[in-house]
Amino acid sequence: MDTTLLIVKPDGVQRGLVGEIVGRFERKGLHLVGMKMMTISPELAAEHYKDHAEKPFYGGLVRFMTSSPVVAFAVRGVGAIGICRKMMGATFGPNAEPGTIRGDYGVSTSFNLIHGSDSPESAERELGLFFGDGELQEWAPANLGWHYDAAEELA
Ligand code: D4T
Repeated sequence: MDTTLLIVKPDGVQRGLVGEIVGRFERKGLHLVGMKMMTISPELAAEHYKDHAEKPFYGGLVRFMTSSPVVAFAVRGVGAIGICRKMMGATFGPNAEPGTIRGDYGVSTSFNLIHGSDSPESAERELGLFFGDGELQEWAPANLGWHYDAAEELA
């Protein structure tokens, strides 16, 4: 199983969409293994987005991400990283397909509601930035055998 980092960004929290967004991942069949509300420090934003440090939008991105609280959460499932990226949709709402989070809830080309790790390497790095030792819960839903064909998919 993969574990991935998701963040309801400041616009999602301010607009009261935390439950709606987190609920989509739960209903899909991924299970929560960590969650925290926090205000991202400029240092954490810089580390998280270090690959974008040279981009023209970097300053605005760090200002946005540190402007108001976020909800960082981690979900787990087979193929969870790719599933979550599909559920998020294209980077900005106007281009994101209906049915995706950004496609259903966003119209901005600056604010985009949610972050999700884009590879196993990013997920490992980003989970380590947002969650400390022991903060992710090692558990599985009791009905996991009804989410997956255990004999084949969890082998
Ligand atoms: P994240 O990383 O937040 O899950 O978004 P994406 O994976 O969909 O998009 P990205 O890495 O290309 O961009 C990271 C972050 O920068 C913001 N951004 C991006 C921006 O403000 N202006 C831009 O032109 C682009 C391309 C939005 C997401």
